Amino acid sequence: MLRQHLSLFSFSSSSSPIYTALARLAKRNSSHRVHLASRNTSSSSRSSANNRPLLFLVLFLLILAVTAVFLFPPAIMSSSSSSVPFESPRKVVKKVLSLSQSEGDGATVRRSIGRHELPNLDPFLLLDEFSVSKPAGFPDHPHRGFETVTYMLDGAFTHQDFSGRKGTIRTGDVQWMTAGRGIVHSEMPASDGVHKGLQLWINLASKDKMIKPRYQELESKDISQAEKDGVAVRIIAGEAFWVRSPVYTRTPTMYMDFTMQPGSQFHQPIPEGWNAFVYIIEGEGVFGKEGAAPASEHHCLVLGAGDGLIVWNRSGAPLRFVLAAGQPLNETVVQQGPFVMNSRAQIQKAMEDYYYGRNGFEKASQWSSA
Ligand code: FJE
Ligand code: FE
Repeated sequence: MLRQHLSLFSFSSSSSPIYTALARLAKRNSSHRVHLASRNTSSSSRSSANNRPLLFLVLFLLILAVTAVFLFPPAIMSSSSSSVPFESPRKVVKKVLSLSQSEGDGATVRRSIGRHELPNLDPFLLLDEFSVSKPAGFPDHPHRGFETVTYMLDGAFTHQDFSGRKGTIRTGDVQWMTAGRGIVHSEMPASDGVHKGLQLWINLASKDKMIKPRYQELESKDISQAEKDGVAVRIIAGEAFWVRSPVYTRTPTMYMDFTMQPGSQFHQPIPEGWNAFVYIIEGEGVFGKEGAAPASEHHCLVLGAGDGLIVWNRSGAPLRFVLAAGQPLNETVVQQGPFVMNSRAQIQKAMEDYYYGRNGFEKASQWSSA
């Protein structure tokens, strides 16, 4: 199921006119074949020689068609579709500026998803762009019912949790933490200086909320990358350009970091029915449709329905943004700070479990990161 969804992602080349035409042709071929086969079986009592000239004619036409596609791709393209690579490109339906606010202990975050104008975007609960220097940080706090994905843009953060786990993620690294039934941890700058990154919270389906906690850590060097025509992508989750991230997404999710050079353009398929957004880290770009006003850094763009996104960088500087999309859970979300459940009663239970050290929070009472 997951694989099926994620294999839909691919880099721009797979949706180029020639691929589209070939795919259509292959589809047509296979339906022809089925048709012929059923004809043959149904008329098997008659002489099959009757069908032979027809078969040769069809084969001849097929070979002609395949040759034509290779020789004149633009002609095929213009006859079958316009220059738009998708049937229904996604447009920006909402644009939210992420203003700075304080969080944790003296830390500053720019919150986009999770703020008043955009309370959540199923399955996404929160997106913070953080910029933190010592002694500020996010000291000991619990989580239950969702996943946190921390992507370092610049600097290093040290995390420590109540089961004795400790580690540091640096520029370009990702920590994909599935809190499940419970994790208590601290997230603090690893050294002096300013440390920047993104933290995305992804909800878990009700059936997964109480699973065993799990970490997936990707070092920068292990993150798959692809580059084409002035567009570079780092694939945090999902698949692009036939390259797939090793991250297992319990809630089906794609998450990619794009850098587009001035003058470049590209298109990325996004599964229909998934909720999707862009968060601009640096520079400015045109998203969704050619005539749209450019959007600049610290803006979150919610994408409407459709099967893919087209982006243009018409500025004189590089454009960097993340694109994330996820299959909506369509379940009731009840959030109380770091606990995200499906009902008030489950939130009450989470707070009691944390307080009394039960159901996943057993190690909470004796632990402190200091
Ligand atoms: C949290 C307050 C918090 N955004 N971005 C309340 F600050 C946090 C929290 C974070 C956080 C951590 C990092 Cl490393 C980056 C963040 C909020 O830890 F979870 C709750 N509930
Ligand atoms: Fe946390």
